[in-house]
Order: sequence, then structure tokens, then C-alpha cells
Amino acid sequence: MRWLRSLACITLLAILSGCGPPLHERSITVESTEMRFIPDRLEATLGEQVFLNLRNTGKLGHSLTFQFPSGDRTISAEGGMEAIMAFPANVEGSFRFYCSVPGHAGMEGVIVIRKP
Ligand SMILES: [Cu+2]
Repeated sequence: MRWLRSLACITLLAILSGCGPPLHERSITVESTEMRFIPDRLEATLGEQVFLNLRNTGKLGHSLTFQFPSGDRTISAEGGMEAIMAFPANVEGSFRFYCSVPGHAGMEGVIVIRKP
């Protein structure tokens, strides 16, 4: 009974993938260099899954730390390297991000998360 096996596979896939509404995805690329982020103002919509790509085009290592109500989220990349983080945009508001490398004060920006 091939159809029964197919049905079982489809059911299993549905269970594994969860039954909630599908998440929208947003990819954001932020360039870091000495001594700024480009762009320094990011936007996302409530409910999105955000994939943030930190592209360090500078010579020095840089980090990017979001200050979310749930806590800080940090990634870092050496000069010429990239790093990726994913997070759900699940709180509305404006949240600061900055580079936590000592001496890099002023490297900062904001992400604005709005209702759809
Ligand atoms: Cu930096």
C-alpha cells in the first residue's frame, strides 16, 4: 500500500514542522567597518523570523549586540569575515544594537520592530 506509506510520511512531516502559522522570514545584511554599522537603522515586522548577516568589511574584529527585553544577543566577526544569527521578531519596539569591542563606543544603531 504505497499510498498509505505516502500518507504516513506527509502526516509525519506535518507533525515535525509544527502546526502553527508559517513564519515569514526576513534577511538583513549589516556591514561593520571602522567605526560604524551600515545601515545603522534596521526594520522588521512583528512575527518575522529574522536572519541577520553581519558582514565585517573592516580590518578589525567587530561584534553586534542587540539589547532585547529578553536579553542581549551577540555575534561577532573577524575582519573580512561574516557571521549569521537568527532570532524571532516577537516584541514590538525600538532596540539598540552596538559593538561591544573595547574602544568601539559609537558603533551603534537601532532595530525597529513594528506590527504588520
Ligand atoms: Cu567594533
